Amino acid sequence: MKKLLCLLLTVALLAAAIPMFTVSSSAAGGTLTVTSGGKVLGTVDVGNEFIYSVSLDSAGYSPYMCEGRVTSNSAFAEIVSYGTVRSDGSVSMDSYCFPTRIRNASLASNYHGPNDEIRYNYSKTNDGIGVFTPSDHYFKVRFKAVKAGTTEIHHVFSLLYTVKEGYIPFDLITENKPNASLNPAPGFSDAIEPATAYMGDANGDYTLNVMDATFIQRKSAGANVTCVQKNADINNDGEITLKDALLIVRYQAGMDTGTKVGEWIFESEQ
Ligand SMILES: [Ca+2]
Ligand SMILES: [Ca+2]
Repeated sequence: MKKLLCLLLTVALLAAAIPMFTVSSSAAGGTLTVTSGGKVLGTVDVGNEFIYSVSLDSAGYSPYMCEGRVTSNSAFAEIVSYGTVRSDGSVSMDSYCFPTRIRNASLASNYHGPNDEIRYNYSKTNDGIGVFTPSDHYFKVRFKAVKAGTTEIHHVFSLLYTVKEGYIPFDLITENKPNASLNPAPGFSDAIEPATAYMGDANGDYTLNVMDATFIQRKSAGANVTCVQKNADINNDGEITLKDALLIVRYQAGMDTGTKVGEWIFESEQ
């Protein structure tokens, strides 16, 4: 409670000390254009997070073991997450890939290196040996746009073993393009989805800190500031009030708020 009071006092002092300021919706400056296989998937404000998703339909092949890797230029788009990293360091891809057939997935050793890379692999066993369907290979990676410019996402997806033929490695996808030499050719599609909100980021600069609580406090006191409504109305009561500012303070103090403050919101996951 003492910590909370200190934070509240900090908010009050900041409110008194900070002059009027204005913040655009992309305060970090500029946009990042994301491309794949030479085609533009879309643009994202610098600072915003986005999901890159892939679906593959390689009907005609009988997979037993597969592997893939996704890379991008980390100077422009940093990998935030994929799946769920458990406390023991292992990775569950349940929420980011088809759930029942994943056998294991691992982060490559250069995950944080200059060539940010995710490696993943899985096998199908007695719960679903057969040909691929679109839902069999559906993969998502969350990125954050960190610099204005253009970045290309690279995705290679290989079949290592098939049920019938054994070890016959070949790429179903290379550089985000289906392998045209295969018959039937695999179907492939990919897309990006920028986050539509970052709960608590009242001033819309894609960071969440005490400034946002101050911003809401100033707004609720009648100051002429423009809050990002979808970010600032944390308790979802239709108004931007001190209750919302307090939720940011509680969140920053590590307290449970029972809200989505601090979370990035993607429409497809609501
Ligand atoms: Ca902010
Ligand atoms: Ca509210």
